[in-house]
Amino acid sequence: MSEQHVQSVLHSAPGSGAELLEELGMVLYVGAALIFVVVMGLLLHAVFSRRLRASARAWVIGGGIVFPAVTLFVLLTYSLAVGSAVSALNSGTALQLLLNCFGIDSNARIPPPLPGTLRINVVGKQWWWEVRYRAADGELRNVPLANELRIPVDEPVELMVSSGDVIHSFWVPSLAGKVDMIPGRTNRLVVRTSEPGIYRGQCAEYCGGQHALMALYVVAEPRERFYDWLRNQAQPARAPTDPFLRSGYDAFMQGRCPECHTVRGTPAEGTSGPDLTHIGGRHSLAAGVLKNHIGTMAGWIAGSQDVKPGNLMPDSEIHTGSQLRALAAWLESLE
Ligand code: HEC
Ligand SMILES: [Cu+2]
Repeated sequence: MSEQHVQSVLHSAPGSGAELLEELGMVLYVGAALIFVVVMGLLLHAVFSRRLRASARAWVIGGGIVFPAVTLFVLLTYSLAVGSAVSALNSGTALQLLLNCFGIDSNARIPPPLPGTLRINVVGKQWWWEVRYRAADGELRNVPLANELRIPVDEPVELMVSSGDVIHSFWVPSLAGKVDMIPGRTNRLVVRTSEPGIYRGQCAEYCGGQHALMALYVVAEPRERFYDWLRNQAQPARAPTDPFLRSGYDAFMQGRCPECHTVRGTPAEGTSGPDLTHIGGRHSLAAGVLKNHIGTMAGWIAGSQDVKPGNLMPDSEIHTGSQLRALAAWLESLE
């Protein structure tokens, strides 16, 4: 498995928007430090030196009006340019961006995807992420997934983010800035990186009791591997062949699980919980909370309310160990 990166605003992925944001931060910190030093120097000069070289008027106009106006104008232009480069494929003009800041016509401004751009819809829910791939390629249209994103490296990928309940915020600090997920509105974010690996993200807007346990992983991999993966994700689940997995499948279908979960290719078509068609292939369970393996799977099913109190999945009504083992094994076999 490729390298897992720490979640950090100080470690931006090469070729990502986060790299530009880090640069912007550097310019602001260093610039502010320089200005601070100069101002303190002038202060000391004023206190200890008797002689005034320039007139008071020149100081007020030069240092109090012209200098801040010029500096702020340059910084505003620079940060707008960075913002537009980070958020858009084809950056808008500064004026469009300003209008957008004031919420003017921002929905109408989301341009159609460039030909060939991969588009992923991500919907924040309490407390997990619904993910839907929409590839230009006809047969891969509309692949519903959850709690994990995969992207090809060296390619811009367009994320359309929104919310199914309260306000959330999509934030993978090594890849891009934060984007709010707002009910009834779709925001757009473009991510890219040239370094394969696993990047951790986190909901960045308080969204209720388990907000802190709403994370996700973004897996960046080479184009070929990515499309193999996507083609596999588009497939329905394979029917269980051996009797043990079959009994796990039966436990799932007889319990309440299908009310809330979809496993494509089976009668389970619930939509209030994450799609489980390929749950076995994900890195984590319950939105980045548990590492995904058969032990954590059984633990989650038996006691999801202990792991993530108040989450919208009830503890299961499955009481025998053998049923639970079979159920966890069947779910883990769905890769
Ligand atoms: C009332 C609806 C509901 C029922 C019934 C339900 N779940 Fe869930 N399930 C959810 C929700 C909502 C989540 C997301 C919880 C979270 O992370 O906050 C979830 C999460 C999961 C996950 C983790 C998915 C992921 O992407 O990490 C698994 C696995 C799972 N459920 C299995 C089951 C099984 C097995 C059953 C039956 C024993 C079941 N669920 C019953 C709603 C339900
Ligand atoms: Cu959230």
